[in-house]
Amino acid sequence: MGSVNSRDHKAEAQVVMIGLDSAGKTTLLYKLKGHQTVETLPTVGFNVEPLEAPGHMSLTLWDVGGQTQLRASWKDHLEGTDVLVYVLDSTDEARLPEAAAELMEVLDDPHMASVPFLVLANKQEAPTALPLLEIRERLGLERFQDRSWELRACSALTGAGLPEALQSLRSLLKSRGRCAST
Ligand SMILES: Nc1nc2c(ncn2[C@@H]2O[C@H](COP(=O)(O)OP(=O)(O)O)[C@@H](O)[C@H]2O)c(=O)[nH]1
Ligand SMILES: [Mg+2]
Repeated sequence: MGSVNSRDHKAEAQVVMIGLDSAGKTTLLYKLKGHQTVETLPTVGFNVEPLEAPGHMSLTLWDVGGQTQLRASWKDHLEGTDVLVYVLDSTDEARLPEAAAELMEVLDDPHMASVPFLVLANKQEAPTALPLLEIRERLGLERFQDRSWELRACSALTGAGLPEALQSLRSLLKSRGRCAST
C-alpha cells in the first residue's frame, strides 16, 4: 500500500491531446504550463511539451494538429499512449457530430483498446457553451461502460476547471499504474 517506491512510478506518462482544429488544444497546453494566454496559430504538425503537474506527475503532452488533412497522422501518435485527452469546443454545436465521430474513430483504434480517456469540454465560460450533460449525451459516452473515462468542463481561456481536469488525469493515470502515489 503506502510502501510503493514512488520513483518506480515516476516514468513519464504519455498523454496525447487531440481534438478538432480550434477546439483550444494549444491554448490549453500553454495554460497548463502556466503561461499567459497566448495568441495561437493553427498548429501545423504538432507541439510536444513536457508538463510537471501536482502529485509528482510528469507528462508529455502531444498537441496534434486537428485540421482534416492532419487527422490521418493522429494514429501515428497513439502507440504508447497512457491517457488520451480529447478537447472539444463546447460552443461549436455545428461540428459536435464531427467531433463525436472523430473521437469514436480514435477510441476504436486497436492501440487505444485499453487506454483511458478524458474529454475536456472546453470554452465553458462562453455564454453559448452547451451544458456538460448534453455533451455527454451527444458524444454517446455512456456506451463506454467497460473502460475508464471522465468528462470535465473547462475554460483554457480563464483556467476554470483545469485543476479538476488534472485531478481526473491523475486518477486515470493511476488506473494505468502510471502515476506516483502522493
Ligand atoms: N472563449 C474561449 N475561447 C477559447 C478557449 N480556448 C481556446 N479558445 C480560442 O479558440 C481559438 C482556437 O484555439 P487553439 O488553442 O489555437 O485551438 P487548437 O486548434 O485546438 O490548438 C483561439 O482563438 C483561442 O483563443 C476557451 O476556453 N474559451
Ligand atoms: Mg493548436
